[in-house]
Amino acid sequence: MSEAKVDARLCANAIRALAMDAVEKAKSGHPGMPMGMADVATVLFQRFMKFDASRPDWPDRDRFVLSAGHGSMLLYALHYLLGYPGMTKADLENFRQFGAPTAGHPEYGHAPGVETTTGPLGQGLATAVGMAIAERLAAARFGDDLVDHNTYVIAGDGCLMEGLSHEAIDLAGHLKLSRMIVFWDDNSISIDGPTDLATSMDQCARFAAAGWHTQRVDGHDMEAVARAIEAAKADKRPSMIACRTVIGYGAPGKQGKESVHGAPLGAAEIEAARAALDWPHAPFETPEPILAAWRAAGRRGASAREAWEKRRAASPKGRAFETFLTNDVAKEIAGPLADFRATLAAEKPKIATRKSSEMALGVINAATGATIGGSADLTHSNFTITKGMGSVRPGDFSGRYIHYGVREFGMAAAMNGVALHGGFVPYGGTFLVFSDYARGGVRLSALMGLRVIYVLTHDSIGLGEDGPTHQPIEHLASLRAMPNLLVFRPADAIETAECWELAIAQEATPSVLSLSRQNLPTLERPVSENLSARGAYVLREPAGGRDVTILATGSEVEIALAGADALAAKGIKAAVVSMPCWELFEAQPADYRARVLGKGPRIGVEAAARLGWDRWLGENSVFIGMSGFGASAPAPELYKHFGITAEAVADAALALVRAGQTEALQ
Ligand SMILES: Cc1ncc(C[n+]2csc(CCOP(=O)(O)OP(=O)(O)O)c2C)c(N)n1
Ligand SMILES: [Mg+2]
Repeated sequence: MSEAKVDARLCANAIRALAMDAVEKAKSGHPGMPMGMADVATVLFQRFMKFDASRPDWPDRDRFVLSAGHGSMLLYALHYLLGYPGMTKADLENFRQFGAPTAGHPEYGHAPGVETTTGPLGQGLATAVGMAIAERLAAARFGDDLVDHNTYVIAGDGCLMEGLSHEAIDLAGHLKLSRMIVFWDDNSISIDGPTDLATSMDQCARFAAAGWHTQRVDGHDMEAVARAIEAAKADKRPSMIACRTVIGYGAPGKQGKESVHGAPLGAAEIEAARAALDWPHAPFETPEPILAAWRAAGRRGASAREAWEKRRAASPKGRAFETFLTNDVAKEIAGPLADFRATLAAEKPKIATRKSSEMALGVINAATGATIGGSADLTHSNFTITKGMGSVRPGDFSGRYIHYGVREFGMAAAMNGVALHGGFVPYGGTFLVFSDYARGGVRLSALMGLRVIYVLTHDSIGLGEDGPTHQPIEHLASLRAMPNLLVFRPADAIETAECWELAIAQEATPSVLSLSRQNLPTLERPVSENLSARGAYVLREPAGGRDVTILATGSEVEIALAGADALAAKGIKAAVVSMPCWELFEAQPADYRARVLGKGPRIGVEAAARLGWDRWLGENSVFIGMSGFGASAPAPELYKHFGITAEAVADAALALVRAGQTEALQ
């Protein structure tokens, strides 16, 4: 039987059967969405997607993002049927089991072809916007003959109810990301029941208002879906295709109901579905002609891929494109940054670390083309743009600076998409306090292990007059609580340059740079090595042993040093430790940590919440920081009011040392 003759409906039913069988075997999962969207996915993958299943890393492949990540079996079934490496029938049988690539929700890095982790609704859509931006940025540099692909997304009602979707579609519409095509699984069902319990949004009108091309189709009419994709590709705007579907299509007793969203169908319903779909085959069995048709679809793009390889080999930009994808960015910037640190040590500027960051970025952005900057409408507060970057504009992607608009979460998710797309190192700014808005995206940067750099300025009450709404308190603690995230809080211009160097060197870890609004002096210290690399280091060691150790980060290192001066005047020997990155310090050998922390009593100084500090302070200690919200006033007054001063440090140290002496006498 020739492959072409297999009815596409049978191919779609193969997805439905695998989805219901895998969920049934795992005793958990979401059969409804894959069964409902099987027809759309079949049309997309068999007739439109540009890909070669044997080469999931082909740089010019179309990207596919399953934003409705709970429908993971749709993706896994597709990958198995299409013949992607690393997705076997046994993997489907092991759906949701420990160590299997078929995790509950699609996890980036677990199986080839999973373009991004999805599951937190709305983020796939917003991440895809970043991928579509990266596609245009790369095309602007290397030409459409090397970079010219589409970004397809399946989003559910949930994705579109999330506020993040607004940020994403607004940005995509504005930038005219015409190669982005979103299928909305318009099934009118989410977990609680019919979507009219919670929304009456006219989604097509909403997308249209954001500058999108929109269409409505019956998502089970394959020819209508195909025509819609053709029209979407032809249009110059990003496209949304509202696909009217029946959730759980094919399960006669449950389709169209919320009960099919996220639970196994059960043996009786599966039997009924097999009968209704005329699918008499055993669980996980796909009849040979149908599997062959799918495998042929998996190879359909091989010739396009080979033609692309030839184009790259012949292109004058081919080699540059290769280098772009595999570049060692850390190496590119290391030399210029070392020179820059030496200059700083000589000039000793007294500037805010946000300003130091801008200066470091000036060096970095001149040394590498990989960095893509941006800010959520705080460019001139975050100091994230440097000379000659050029703004990304609708239809013009020759620049490398993105005005993300007032969309912190959208920015974070888009940066993930830019990083996932390959080659680029995205960084983006906002105020530290608004990291809360971006947090869901930061979490996926960390979970996926992406080199994304968050430039978070105005990092304490030191921002002053804007007051408590803008003054971060618990944010450092909450960011430090996140696995696989480096939180840098540099104390001066030199540390800021060091922290930038370290952040860029992390290929599988995102970073936060917590930066001051207020000016800070340059510390006296050697610059021959990157001292921040150990996370914490002794900035001042008193002669003749320590009575007390003062630990501080960022803007409070200056206060710690002044406290130590005051103590010296009283004959107390205080060491000062700068701790620009707790996570890197935690990773040091125990003896180094012990040496830095010292044996005596300790004081911790940070204009933020105490949570986490006890890890470094131990019992015999005092923490000087914030225990409530800040206030609106000039910064020096606030530091005084909240008792974060050199005198407070000296008094606390004195009390600790005296208590120790008294104890020793008893
Ligand atoms: C941010 C976020 N909130 C909540 C959930 C839990 N959740 C998973 S699926 C879902 C409902 C999604 O509805 P819809 O997109 O219509 O999917 P369908 O039921 O049609 O498959 C919810 C609330 C989630 N995954 N992410
Ligand atoms: Mg739904």
